[in-house]
Amino acid sequence: SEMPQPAALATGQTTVKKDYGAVKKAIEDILDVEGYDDGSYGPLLVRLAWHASGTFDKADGTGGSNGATMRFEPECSWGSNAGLDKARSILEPIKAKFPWISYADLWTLSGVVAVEGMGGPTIPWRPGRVDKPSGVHCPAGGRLPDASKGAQHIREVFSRMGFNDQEMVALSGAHTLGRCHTDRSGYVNPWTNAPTTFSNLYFQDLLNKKWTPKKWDGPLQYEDNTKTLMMLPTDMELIKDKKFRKYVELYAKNEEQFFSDFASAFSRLLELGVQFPAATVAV
Ligand code: CCH
Repeated sequence: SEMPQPAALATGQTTVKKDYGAVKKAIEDILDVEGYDDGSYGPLLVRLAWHASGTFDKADGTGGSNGATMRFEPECSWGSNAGLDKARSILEPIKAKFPWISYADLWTLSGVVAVEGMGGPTIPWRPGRVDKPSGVHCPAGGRLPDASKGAQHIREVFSRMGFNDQEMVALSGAHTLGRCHTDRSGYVNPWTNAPTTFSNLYFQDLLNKKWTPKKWDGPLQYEDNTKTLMMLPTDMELIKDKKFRKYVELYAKNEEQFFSDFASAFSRLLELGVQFPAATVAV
């Protein structure tokens, strides 16, 4: 008799081909939406992929994108995940259309498709994440970065995942996308004037604009002289800390290098803690 094919799923009478290209296309189709933020769900989906993955602890292998535990309490209600319920719910129709894909694969693939769809680099991605059944598998809280803190905190959080200084700066370049929302994080405004285009503008703005503390009732954040753009305290650390600043300068000058380093680091972030079956082919 025929051996079961790894890329196929038996469902009663028929065999469904796992067509990840079709899922990618379905994600591309929901990215642009008038009336939501700056006209795209892309930045929100990148944040979903990152927060699903950024809980990883290399010391014990817990956390990470595998399991898609953000569906469950307590992780879905962490303050750091505020707003990501929206990201998860816009993906539900795609999950319904392609029920064979795991949530964990769908969320990470969405981040990849969003970066690519907003003009960013191609991100190597492969399937193989398996959803866990309940919230007992949620990682410990407090693992995602706190925007009010300094360079030491950034290094603690990202080295726990296994990243070095250069990779921390490259990954932070994702803040070229999207914006802060007072009802989610307490912060406000976008980092750049092109928040739905993946580029190295964030690094250029960090270096070339004058950033001063915003005078308001909210948490400490920085604003440019137009008062329309923002930087978080953690963003400012990337130019205050000499070792980080070196890479900000590199990426501000060399967008190609940023794209290539971001693609490698983001791809690795989305795979932390995932055990792929042998010979899984990238799509
Ligand atoms: Fe981030 N991020 N991030 N971030 N982030 C926020 C929004 C986005 C921190 C804090 C915040 C990464 C690293 C960090 C995105 C991608 C990445 C917000 C506003 C805060 C606060 C949330 C809101 O109010 O909606 C901190 C702190 C760090 C590290 O120290 C990394 C790494 C990535 C991806 C690789 C994206 C994209 C957004 C925009 C989301 C949106 O809805 O527009």
